[in-house]
Amino acid sequence: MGEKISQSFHSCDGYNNIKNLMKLLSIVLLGLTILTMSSCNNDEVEPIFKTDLSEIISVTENDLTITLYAAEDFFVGYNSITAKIEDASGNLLSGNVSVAPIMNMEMMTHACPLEYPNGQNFTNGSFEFNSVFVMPSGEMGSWTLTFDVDGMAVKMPITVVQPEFSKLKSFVSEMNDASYFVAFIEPSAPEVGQNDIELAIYKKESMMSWPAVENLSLEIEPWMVSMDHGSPNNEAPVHVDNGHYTGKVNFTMTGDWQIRITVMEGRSKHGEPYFDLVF
Ligand SMILES: [Cu+2]
Repeated sequence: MGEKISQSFHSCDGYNNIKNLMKLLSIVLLGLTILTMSSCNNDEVEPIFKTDLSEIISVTENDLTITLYAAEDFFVGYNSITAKIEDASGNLLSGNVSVAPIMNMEMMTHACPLEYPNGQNFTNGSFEFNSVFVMPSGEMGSWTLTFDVDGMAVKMPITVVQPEFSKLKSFVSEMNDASYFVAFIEPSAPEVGQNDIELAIYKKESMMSWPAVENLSLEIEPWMVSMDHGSPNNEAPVHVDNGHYTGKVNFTMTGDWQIRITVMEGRSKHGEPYFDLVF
């Protein structure tokens, strides 16, 4: 290997020189890594937490440290959250966990929809959950996430903000007077052309019960408000799993779009929420 490098350093080709410099650098780095690894006898391997996520909050209680990571600050809508769960010495734990998101308001407390995409058992300190916060923090009330890790509780005060363009719409059903909540998950980065659309729909059965609704049929119509036209080649979202509906939405140009949704059950209409987006 060393021979090859010294050989090719004689090359006059700039591109090759850069390539070889990179090669040399990576060998030096590899050497350093091996040195570091052998110089400490930590046999635990840190799990690779998704690097595109930011740390949102970390709380230590009952000898447990829980750190939450997400793509952005918690917002009203569908939040994908990764938790790192450690003991007081920083050892990554395995076990069973439950999460209770609760909003304390002056006259009442309420929960919100919650998903455990990989179940409630976790290993190597890594645990994922999705929480659909239904209101922003503020004068109306405050949110707490309470974790129960194998009988040990960690209570975490969190802040939930209202995004500029709403990613959660609620409506009262014309069919049964119940409140339904529609979370806008995709497209998170809309582009001209056909985009995947993903919505998740929940019913507020009580302050504490927010089940996913799986038996709906949806129609969508993207509408460009300023120019008063729609678009062809959309595909109505259909139920996939756990209250999630996926389809296709087609934008023929950039600008201000409204995604108008008709939520049906059989032949009856529940409601017509819509989402605004500008790109
Ligand atoms: Cu509230």
